[in-house]
Amino acid sequence: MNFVVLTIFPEMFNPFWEHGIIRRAIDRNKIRVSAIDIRDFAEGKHRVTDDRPYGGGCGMVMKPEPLGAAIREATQKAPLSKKILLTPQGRRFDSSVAHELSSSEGLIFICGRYEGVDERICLDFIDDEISIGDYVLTGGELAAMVIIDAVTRLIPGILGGRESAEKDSFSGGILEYAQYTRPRSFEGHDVPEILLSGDHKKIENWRLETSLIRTFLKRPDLFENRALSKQEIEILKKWCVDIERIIHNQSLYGPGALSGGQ
Ligand code: 6GU
Repeated sequence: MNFVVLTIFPEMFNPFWEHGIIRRAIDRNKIRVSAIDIRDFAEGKHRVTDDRPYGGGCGMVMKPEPLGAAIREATQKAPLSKKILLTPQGRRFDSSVAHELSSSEGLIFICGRYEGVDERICLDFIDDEISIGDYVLTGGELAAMVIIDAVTRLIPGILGGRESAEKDSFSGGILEYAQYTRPRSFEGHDVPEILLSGDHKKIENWRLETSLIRTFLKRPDLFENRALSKQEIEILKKWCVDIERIIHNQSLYGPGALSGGQ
C-alpha cells in the first residue's frame, strides 16, 4: 500500500512514521509513505498557498493552483491511487470505510487547512471526501494519520497472530471482549476464574458474552444494523430471563429477600 499525504506541514508526519506498527510496516516494505509539501508547488517569492475568499467573509481559502499541481504530480507517480480530500464535510470514517480503503492500490490524502479548499479542487481532482467525526480540526493532517493508522493495521501480515485484526472491536460489528493479564489479583480485583480454567470452549463463550454485554451497555447502537447469530440471541435471551427474574423478585419480595438462596 502506498500512502501519499499532501500538506503544508509535512514535518508533522515524521514522528508518526517513526514509531510502532507504522514504522514496522515501512521497514518490512508493507507500506510506502511520503508527505509532500504543497508549498513546493506554489509560485512567487512567498510561495503563498492561501488567499481571501471571493464574496468576502472571514478566514482564508486554499488556492487551487498549488493544490492542483501537487495532486497532479502525486497522481502521475501513483496513477492507481485514490485521491481523498480530508474535510469535516466528508463521509464519516469508520471500520467499514477502513476495510474498503485497505483494498486500494494506494491512497493520496489532501489535507485542507485554513477555512477550506477552493471548490474547483473538490470537483475535478478528488475521488472521495472523508471526515473522522463531527467536530472541526484545524487541518486534515491528524485525520490523515488516523486513517493511515487504521488502514495499515488491516493489511495482511502487518499484525502478528497475537494482535490479529479479526478479533478487534468493530471487526465483528461489536466491541472486543474483556482482557486481563498478570497479576491474578490487582487492587482487590481478581481475574475471572473461567480464564484460568484452560477450558477453551467455555473461555470462548465467556468472551462472546462479555463482548455482547459491553456492546449492549456502551454502544447499543451497534446492534441496530447487525444480524445476530443464533448463539448471540441465546446469550441475550439468557440475560433477559435473568434480568426479568431480578425485577420480578424485587417487586414481589423487596431487595435482599432471596439472598442466600439466590
Ligand atoms: Cl478530515 N478535517 C478537518 N479539518 N476537520 C475534521 C475532519 C477532517 N474530520 C473531522 N473533523
